[in-house]
Amino acid sequence: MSAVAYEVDGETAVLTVNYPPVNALSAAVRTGLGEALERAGADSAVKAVVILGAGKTFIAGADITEFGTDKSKVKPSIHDLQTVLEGFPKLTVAAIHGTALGGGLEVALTCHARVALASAKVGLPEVNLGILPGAGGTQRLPRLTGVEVGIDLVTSGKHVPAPKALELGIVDAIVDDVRSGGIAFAREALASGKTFVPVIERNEKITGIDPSVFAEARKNVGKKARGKIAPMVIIDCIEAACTRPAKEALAFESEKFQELYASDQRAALMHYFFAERQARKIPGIPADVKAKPITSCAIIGAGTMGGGIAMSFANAGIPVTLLDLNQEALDRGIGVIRKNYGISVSRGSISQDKMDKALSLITPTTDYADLAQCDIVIEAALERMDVKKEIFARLDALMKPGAILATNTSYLSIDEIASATRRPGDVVGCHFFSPANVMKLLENVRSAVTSAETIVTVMEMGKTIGKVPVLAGSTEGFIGNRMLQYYTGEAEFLLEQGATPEQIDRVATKFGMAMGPMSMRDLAGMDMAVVSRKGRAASIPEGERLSPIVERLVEAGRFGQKTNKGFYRYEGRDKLSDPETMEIIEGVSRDFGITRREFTDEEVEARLFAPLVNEGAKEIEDGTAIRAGDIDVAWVNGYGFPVHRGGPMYWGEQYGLDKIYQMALEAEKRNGPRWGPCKLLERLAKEGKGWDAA
Ligand code: 3H9
Repeated sequence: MSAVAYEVDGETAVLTVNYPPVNALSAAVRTGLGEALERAGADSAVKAVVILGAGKTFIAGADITEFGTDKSKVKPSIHDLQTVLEGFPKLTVAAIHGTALGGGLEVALTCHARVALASAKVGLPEVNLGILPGAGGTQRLPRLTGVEVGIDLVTSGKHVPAPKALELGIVDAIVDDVRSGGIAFAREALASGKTFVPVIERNEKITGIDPSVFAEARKNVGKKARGKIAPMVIIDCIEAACTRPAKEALAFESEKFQELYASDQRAALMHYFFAERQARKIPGIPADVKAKPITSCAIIGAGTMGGGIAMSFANAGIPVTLLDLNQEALDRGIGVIRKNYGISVSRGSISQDKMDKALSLITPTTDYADLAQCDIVIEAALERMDVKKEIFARLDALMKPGAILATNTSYLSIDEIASATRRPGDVVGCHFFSPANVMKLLENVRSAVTSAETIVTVMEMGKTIGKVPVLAGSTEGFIGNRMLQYYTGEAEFLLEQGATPEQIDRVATKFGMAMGPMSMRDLAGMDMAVVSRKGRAASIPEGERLSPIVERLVEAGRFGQKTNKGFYRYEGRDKLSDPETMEIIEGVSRDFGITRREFTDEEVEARLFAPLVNEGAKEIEDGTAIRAGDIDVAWVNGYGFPVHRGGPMYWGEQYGLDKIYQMALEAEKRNGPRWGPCKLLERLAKEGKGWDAA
């Protein structure tokens, strides 16, 4: 059966792409479209062609599972199809529902017109895969939207809702039904004799553009790109659209597409794309186990974390009951939520209407009884086992049967918390990251007895509320925080041995981290680190130590940004080096008899990131992480790890697991037994294999 169904309705041929899951432009779809267009062209009774998608979406892009395979070479290519469409002697209309993305939108842009359901979205998200829309996207989209909007859309990969796309000229009409709406649009156009200039020939919006537009765009996009190359190359292509003849600029785009396609960043970003989707698949859970519906949510604790979690649910349209112990704490919490929404409204990222709607979904209460009928309760109270156990015993007595009892703990044992209830299968960790309304990671944590249904439900729920869910096992610190201590720990040992805070932060941000480890400590507050390190002291084996630099900074009143001094000194928004910090660090070096020396940036980079990979390997070995890709997804979304490096485990594999193994042996000698390699890393290093063989 063809991947493209062909039917004729009156004078219109309807071409329905039917290639689940997302109607990607696979070899089968391209072949089907090529044949169908030939048929429509040859049929004298056909005056117009409507192209639409079956199932939940229009065409979501080139088929990325076929990239680099022989199938990607099967003719017609996307470009061949576009040439046919752009010169097609009969009217062609793309009728869009779901999403028209990447190559899907690019094909639509070579049709004479585009109509869409109001719920549809369009966009060119190739940048997220480290490539650019190489089927004319950088050339045609700005011809409709104008250059500045075009640069914004293509460098960000944003999905544009259809009503906005109509305003921007990307689509020509909003319809109620793709099939009948598309046919009606074609009929009316034919009846009125309306003609459509091919998008590639519309030059009004790309003519006479001041070169400063591109200079400004390079400056702004460069700041956000954090080392990604594709966004800058996209600007080059859009500039070419404005300065060169169309044919030449299209050829330039193709050449740049090939260059990006061959890049390491493309490989890393595609690894990440599939890792994020794979992370939702949990081995061993039978396919017939379905998620329970989550139509209401209760949150215990209206502090920063509880408030952020409440916003995440309200944003997804799910009613939230927010509990705190007294009215004052509750009022404060609601006040912060209101303020956060207000900031978003003033920045224009949400409408006042959306803010009002979200706020109306959050019901504050001080009465536990109000939580009883909710589908899930998420506890975000004090991070103390005795407090958590007391709350869970209470929830066990209170919540309706089948409700999910979740805790937002960041390191406590889910098994122990669950033991305070008579329904441990319903108990799970839902670890959000601060600020919870912004950060994408949801680290769901299962105990040994969390039920399959509970796991499936919280994974599905994560997606519903716009998070990226990953499943972890309940070892201390789970996937992310368990690794973090080795990253920050090694950064502090590097300071003792001769590196400076400035060098370490510079290397980390150049690598692409959102923030360097020293600046991160200053932001989070060093006093918090001291408390959490005291809490973890019991897990540090005999003969092993943590660097006391953080404690000494706190003793000197250097708590971080909140006291205007930590690793750095802060004057207003300026972050300055401070000789006093270096005196403290050098004092620690002296006390431990360490001779300070210079480090190259390469050494610092390897020393910072290798311990992450080593601990990640241990997590795979002991089952805390299901697979290496899950760790990558956690670190990209929860810890600011640069997505164009694919995540720490992917980075480690590229760097060489044999080298990571050797570095772990050295770290063990330097820092103690917990830093040594595990059996899994040893085996992979010796066999020269990657994580696939784990
Ligand atoms: C491109 O077009 C290059 C051009 O410029 C041409 C140059 C010459 N291909 O995300 P989901 C799979 S580059 C193949 O969970 P959702 C996905 O792996 C492309 N497969 O669903 C998953 O498989 P599985 C530009 C694809 O409803 C399943 O579909 N386009 C593709 O949350 C469901 O995916 C993009 O970058 C694909 N293009 O979201 C769009 N896309 O079930 C990328 C998805 O086995 N895709 N799959 O795990 C998306 O953004 C989302 O998938 C979409 C649906 C919004 C479409």
